[in-house]
Amino acid sequence: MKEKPENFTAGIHNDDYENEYLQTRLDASILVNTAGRKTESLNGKWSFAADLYDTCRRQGWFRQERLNAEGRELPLDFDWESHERITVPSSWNLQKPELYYFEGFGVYSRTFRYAPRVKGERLLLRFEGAAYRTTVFLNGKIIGTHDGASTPFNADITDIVKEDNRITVSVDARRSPLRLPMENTDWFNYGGIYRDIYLVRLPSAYIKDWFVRLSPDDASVILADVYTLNSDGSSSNGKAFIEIPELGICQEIDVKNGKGDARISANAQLWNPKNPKLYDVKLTFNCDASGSNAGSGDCSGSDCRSESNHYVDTVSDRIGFRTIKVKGHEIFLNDKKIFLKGICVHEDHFKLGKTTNEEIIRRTIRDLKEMNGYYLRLAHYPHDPRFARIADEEGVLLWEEIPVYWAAAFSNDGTYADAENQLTELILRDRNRASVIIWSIGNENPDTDARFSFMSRLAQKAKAIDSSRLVSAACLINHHKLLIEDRLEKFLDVIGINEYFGWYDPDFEKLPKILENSKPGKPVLICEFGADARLGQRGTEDELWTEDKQKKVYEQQTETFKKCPYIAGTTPWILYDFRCPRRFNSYQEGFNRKGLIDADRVTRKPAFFVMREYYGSF
Ligand code: GCB
Repeated sequence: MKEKPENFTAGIHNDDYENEYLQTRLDASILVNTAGRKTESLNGKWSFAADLYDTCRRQGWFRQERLNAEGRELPLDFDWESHERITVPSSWNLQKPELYYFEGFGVYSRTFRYAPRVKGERLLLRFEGAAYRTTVFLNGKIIGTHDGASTPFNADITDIVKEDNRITVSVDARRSPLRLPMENTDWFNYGGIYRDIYLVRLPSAYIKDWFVRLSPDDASVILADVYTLNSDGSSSNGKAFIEIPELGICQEIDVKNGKGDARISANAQLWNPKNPKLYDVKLTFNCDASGSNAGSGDCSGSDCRSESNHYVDTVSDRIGFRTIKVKGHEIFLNDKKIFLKGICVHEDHFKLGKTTNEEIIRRTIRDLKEMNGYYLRLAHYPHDPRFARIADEEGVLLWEEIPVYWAAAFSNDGTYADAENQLTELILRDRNRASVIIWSIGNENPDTDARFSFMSRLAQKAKAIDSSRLVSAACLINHHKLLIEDRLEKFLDVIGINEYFGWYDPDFEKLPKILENSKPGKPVLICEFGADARLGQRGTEDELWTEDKQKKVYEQQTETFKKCPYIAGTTPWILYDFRCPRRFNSYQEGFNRKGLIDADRVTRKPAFFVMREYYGSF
């Protein structure tokens, strides 16, 4: 048998074409922290085609020329100029009625011009989120592929970029049992490049990442880690300087083999919901040890860095300092006991899908505060990076989560690698945010051996990257033994549980029994409880889908929580109704109606006020 028949045409007779695109992974190992850097946006109108058969990648559209070597025109199956235009960023499903349910491949393309400003400058291409598998091409070359719908990724395109450039992006939004999010979710997975995309210029030796926080053991010490890189990918040596002018800090950090760290004595005002104090922090790296100030430790000038060559890199951020700890079954923020008064929220928006903006985020926080809350569970995937930044400013505490949800493929090595990569990308993106206090490694996964191994490895990974925060997961209750019981507890700082007594299980009396039977040695967060109510649907408090039934469930739940000593916080499911393609009855009509506010994000249901009263009462 011939390996390859003589009349083989790679573009249409080869189904193994994808491997070529998976050789270069745009993953967490190459992620650069872009906070505080000047960016050049590639948002705006792009040409777009719904590419049902993945023809862009099968036929290699990105490398095809209109004319052959003899200058004769070829019959190409695509034409960037006449493709329709689409807004980037956007969830493509809400851009056109015919794309409302579309979950296939989409091909985007646009041109951009580039001229280097400084000798030796590097150019980084950055995506904040594209769902799900994204393959990037520039000027006829494959840049690489990223997996994961809600975490950032970047690529250094310096060696390929020219004066006039064409960037093409193929986004595969298909659900699959092996992916995360997986095939079956209780929300709609919007597709496309739905978060910002931009360019960043870097000097030839630069700060790849930095992590600044209060020492978990000593609130008078700030810890700073710096990671640097040379343009050829080798690690660099030199001096970094961290400055926090308001605290009178300007400290030199030795960087060897691309890494430096410092313990800095400081008397910072501690960040908390009532006083979300942020400090301007500046970090400079000078890889040339002979530079004018480098190595001298002299920080007395207004700017302790060398201007003498292009190897100087400076980044900045606004950072809050606080500690978060657990003792027994209590949570302590800055050594003060705190009850986490919160609610869950999806990104889903009736006009924009998973695309968001500052106004929407600030309004969400206003709604939370109106409910007397200061804590949000950002379910079930990493939300837009602006969320944690605004939460820092607004004094809101956050639980951030990766989409290891329900029946993830726990026995599959590729799925684990994907989960670990998404977790790493999320933590690297947000670990300088004071608002984020909990990394959640998943939601409602039955306690099997495969899941135990998968999730315990993830919990350890989260701790290894960031030991200054709590690790949790939303676990299931043992419904047979009526007990909070999950082997994963051993690896969690805080046990999250989802329970729907009064709704999926109408026997509400089981909840007090479970809480009484259980003796968790750790704080328990009720990560979810709730009931569906169609806005305006009234009836008796025993009638499903009514506002009255929802209100009753909330009254029963909150009364029960008051009596339980180890509950350290609650996040009912959920702030707003959201689109959900599994929900078809006449009250749902494609939406999950457990919101305390309608999908219009304005109209409150009576249960909203039950939560407001509960949170206002202590
Ligand atoms: C859950 C899930 C959440 C669902 C919710 C529901 O336990 O974690 O994603 O949307 O229940 O409404 O059933």
